[in-house]
Amino acid sequence: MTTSDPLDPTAERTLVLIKPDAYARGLTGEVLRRIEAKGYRLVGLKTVHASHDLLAEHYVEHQGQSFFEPLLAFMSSGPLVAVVVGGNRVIEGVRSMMGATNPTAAAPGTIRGDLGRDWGTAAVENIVHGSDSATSADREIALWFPELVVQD
Ligand code: IDP
Ligand code: MG
Repeated sequence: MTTSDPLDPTAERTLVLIKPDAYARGLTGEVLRRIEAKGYRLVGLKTVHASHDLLAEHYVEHQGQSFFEPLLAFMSSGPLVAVVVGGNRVIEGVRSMMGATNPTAAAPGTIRGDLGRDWGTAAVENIVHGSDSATSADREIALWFPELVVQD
């Protein structure tokens, strides 16, 4: 098996969350389409109505920020689609495809720039999450997809 096999556990992987705003607006397919059209592969995928506890762990780096509880309320407001995406340099590639955190500022052509806008909410609703580093990706994949983690 080589690393060109997307199911090879040694291939680079990232965690993508298609957030509840995108799910509710019927944009899940459009986000997945862009990721696949770019050439990355879908390694694992599930629809989840995430708990407060799971989200608090996922966003632990933001604990103490004023938007922390609104963010958890937004992210648990409805189903989201969690995806493990694989491919060489996929962590950096997905971050680039996502665009800036603020969807008003996100460049046209990016997922957030094309599909997101400011709705005036306490938590920024911006369509998609992607892991920001290899360390984050490993931690987040273990949290959302423990079944995909290979023990060594
Ligand atoms: P990222 O998703 O682009 O990596 P982070 O700074 O890690 O951005 O923030 C996590 C999420 O928290 C964002 O995607 C957004 O939904 C929300 N968020 C970030 N900053 C703010 C803010 O200043 N006010 C409200 N919500 C925010
Ligand atoms: Mg982040």
